[in-house]
Amino acid sequence: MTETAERWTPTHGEPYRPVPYRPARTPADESLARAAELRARMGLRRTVRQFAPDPVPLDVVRDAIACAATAPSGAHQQPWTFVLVQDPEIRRAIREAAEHEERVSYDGRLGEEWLEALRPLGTDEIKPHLTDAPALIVVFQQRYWLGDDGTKHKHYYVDESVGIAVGMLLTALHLSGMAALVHTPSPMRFLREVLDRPENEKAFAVIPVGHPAPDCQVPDLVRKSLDQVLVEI
Ligand code: IYR
Repeated sequence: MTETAERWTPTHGEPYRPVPYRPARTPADESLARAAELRARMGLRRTVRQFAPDPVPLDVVRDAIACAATAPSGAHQQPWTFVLVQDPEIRRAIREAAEHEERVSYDGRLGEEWLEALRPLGTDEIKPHLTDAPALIVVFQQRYWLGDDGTKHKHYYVDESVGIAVGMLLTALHLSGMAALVHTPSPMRFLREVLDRPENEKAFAVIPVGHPAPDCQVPDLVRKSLDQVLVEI
């Protein structure tokens, strides 16, 4: 399947109609070179919490969302909606509601164990990135879809599908030279209201996108080494 001008509509109940797939084989030396380069470039990705106010080319963000939307999904139901928010009023409303929830969380809802886990990251309830970053991508999961007659149809593996899509979004943004942050205010119900999304959609994450502020700082993190995460049998 390639991207076409044809619009997708639910394929529920349709028969299996396979088409040939014959991508050109990548020679091993070329694969090795690309893999090493990607590994090095992905190693430079950092979660950014202080953004410069400078605009970003919106077509870069749109292309990154289009990349994310190529993710595999349960029953190919593509259960995601990406809302790109630039409107300063709406971002202010999102920040206000998010900081309200975060204040309750950091004031005790998270519990001591969770706060200790977060301490090395330096996070707190103040979320300037929600208004400082030039763009926000709010990702929604579509928990179900509605047939023409209004019947609800379940989507499958929604958490997994949307998680994979967000991983691909972060990869595309980083490789396009953008900085981002996965912010998960909890609870996130307010996002459906603020962004006027339908009832079948549930907010998954808010992703500010932009360039790091000139004085941006990040925690001094160490990633697990390959031998700590890879088991070969
Ligand atoms: N949602 C809160 C708390 C938080 C939780 C985890 I797990 C993090 O990795 C980071 C933050 C916040 O955004 O501050």
